[in-house]
Amino acid sequence: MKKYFVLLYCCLTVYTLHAEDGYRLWLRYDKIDNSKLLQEYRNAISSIQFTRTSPTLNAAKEELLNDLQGLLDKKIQLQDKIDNGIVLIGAAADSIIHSLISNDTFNKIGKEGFVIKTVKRNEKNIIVIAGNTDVGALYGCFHFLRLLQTHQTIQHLSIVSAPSVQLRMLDHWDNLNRTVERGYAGMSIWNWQKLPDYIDRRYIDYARANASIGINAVALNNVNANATILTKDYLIKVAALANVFRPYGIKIFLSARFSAPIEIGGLKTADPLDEQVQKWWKQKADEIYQYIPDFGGFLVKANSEGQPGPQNYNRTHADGANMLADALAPHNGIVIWRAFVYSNDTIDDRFKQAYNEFKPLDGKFRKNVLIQVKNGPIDFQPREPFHPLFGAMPQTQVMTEFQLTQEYLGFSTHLVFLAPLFKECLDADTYAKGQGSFVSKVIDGSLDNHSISGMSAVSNIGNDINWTGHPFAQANWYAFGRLAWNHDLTSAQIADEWIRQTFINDKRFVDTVKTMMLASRETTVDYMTPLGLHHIMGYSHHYGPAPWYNTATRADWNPTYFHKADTAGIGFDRTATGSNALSQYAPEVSKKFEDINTCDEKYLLWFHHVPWNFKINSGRSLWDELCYKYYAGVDSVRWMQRSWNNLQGVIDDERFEQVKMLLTIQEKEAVWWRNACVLYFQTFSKMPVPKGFEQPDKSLEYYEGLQFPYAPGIGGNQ
Ligand code: GCV
Repeated sequence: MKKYFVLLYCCLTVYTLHAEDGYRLWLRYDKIDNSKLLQEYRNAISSIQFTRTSPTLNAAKEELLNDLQGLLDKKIQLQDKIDNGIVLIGAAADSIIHSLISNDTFNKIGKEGFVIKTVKRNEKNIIVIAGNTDVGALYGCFHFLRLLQTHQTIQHLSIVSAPSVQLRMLDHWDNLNRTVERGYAGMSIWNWQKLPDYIDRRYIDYARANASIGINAVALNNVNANATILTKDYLIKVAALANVFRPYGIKIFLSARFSAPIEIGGLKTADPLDEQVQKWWKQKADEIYQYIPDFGGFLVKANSEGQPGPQNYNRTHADGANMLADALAPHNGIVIWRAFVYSNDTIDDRFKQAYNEFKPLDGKFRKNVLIQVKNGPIDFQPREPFHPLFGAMPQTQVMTEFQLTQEYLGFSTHLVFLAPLFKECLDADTYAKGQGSFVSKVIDGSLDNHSISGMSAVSNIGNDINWTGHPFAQANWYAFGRLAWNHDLTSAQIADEWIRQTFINDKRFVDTVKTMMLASRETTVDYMTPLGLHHIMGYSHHYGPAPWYNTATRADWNPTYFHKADTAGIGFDRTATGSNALSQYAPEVSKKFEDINTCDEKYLLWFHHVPWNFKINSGRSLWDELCYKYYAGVDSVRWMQRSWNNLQGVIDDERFEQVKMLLTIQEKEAVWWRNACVLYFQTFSKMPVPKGFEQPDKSLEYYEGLQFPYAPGIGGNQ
């Protein structure tokens, strides 16, 4: 009996040690499984030395001690003298660092960049990891660990790296009751009830994960904001999180409800030109900085989808943003003001509304205001053209907002690697100042010489054990951070790094999974919204297809508004004969889209109402091509399934099985999308599904009748 318990205990211990529940993200640091490399690393790294202590360097120390020990499977010592095989960590101002790394190098890396360099001192080989600041050094440590985890050589290191943009930010749409708007990975990780006294280990691991990819700002609460977060009780809780995040270089932002002066301040108005209101915000800002001296600032959704804002008082977005900016300015705080606005009263194409609202305000915002613009003009669709505001506001700092949570891309059950989507936007040429005026240059500030710059993304994180619901959704969090740090990285590089760190370095595994990941976004576009279709998902919950839906209170919440299918054809004419949204782009851009015969087919139905029998490049009619794409999307999911199944046994069973089950759901839902859309659009085209394709096995009525009263992600601003 005793023996049995010992055996059980051993099994459990082994199981716990190797539980592959995904919690460790890409921060795994298991023993290097390549003996040659392991030897190289062991030879190069004997111990570590820190020039000083500081909260940030202490965090780096703990990280390196634990992780190197895991990777090298040997005890790593802390040293206080220079010896062979030392990894030396510090900042430019430390004399020893200064003696080893040139000023020139430090001049290249700004406040947060880092250098990793192999140097010789007194015949001893040492590796220096340094920044101008301690946070820079911390980022350098994480990069060094990444080199080891991805099996790079560490001989003759000479890496100099600085971030592309200053503010690299995650926006949580987390409500105070812990529901998450558009969240598909459980409840909010912020346990407001237990804060400030109980510090969940997750907060620290969250900070580590963010720091490892350079994310340096987080907005904790939903942009559909509840003013309660600005009350003293909550600020104390926020301060406790800020204390956890500070050593990791992360600043906290809060979504501010514009009507807070009324709701928690007892004022009768929130008019930004009212002196009492201005005073209230100044005092609120002063109070916040007492609790959180490095508070980042406010994120604001105003006059959008029912949120209060300056227009309630006939003031402009600039009036509203500037009032908050003035309150924050004495503390160096900033306002991130969202351009996601479309009016209840305007009947103009929703595509055009943000531009119409904001373009005339260019130059009217304070220097500490950033305008946050979604990657595309509608709303995080599987594919959108870049937002016409990029490049259109040269006197205003504009930042991107991407969405990691897959509101329109299959929630947390579809494997969709989003780096290609992010890159498509960043690499788009706005022609604002001639050829080469890429969105990336607009947002990194280089096109118009702005002093602040940023990229943000709506988080996909919840309290699911693996953080993001789908093991592969972690890759989107990772990809965003890496691109915000370096927007020149390719999607393939990012996927490669992520796979090696999150799973293994096995070549067959890496190659197969990378190919799947890189194809996955286009696959999803194909089975959801091919050829430029957009916004044809289920009403309100946004789950699954509902191109037939036409009874929303607002016209532009109806899929029928966006696809405009009729017996003549399908698509939204946004050329001069239609809404003329194209005129919001530079002429070189609109030229690419305005001619139905030359328009990039990926965007065809974004800009044209196309006859069903219109011949497109493949030689097929539009109808046949639409079917072809929908079927190709499903085929690709099946190909992903086969590719994944071939990898059984190469990685742990737990994650293998999880992904396998999720791919089964993805296949089912891809078929659902395909069948529902093809059957519905067929009622207009009156053409058959081409020969050779499997015919839908259910009727259109069946799909139209599906109801999802409990679909996840509908939070409400609690
Ligand atoms: C936070 C879309 C989403 C909303 C979200 C909004 C926004 O409309 O469906 O849930 O609200 O975008 O970005 O503000």
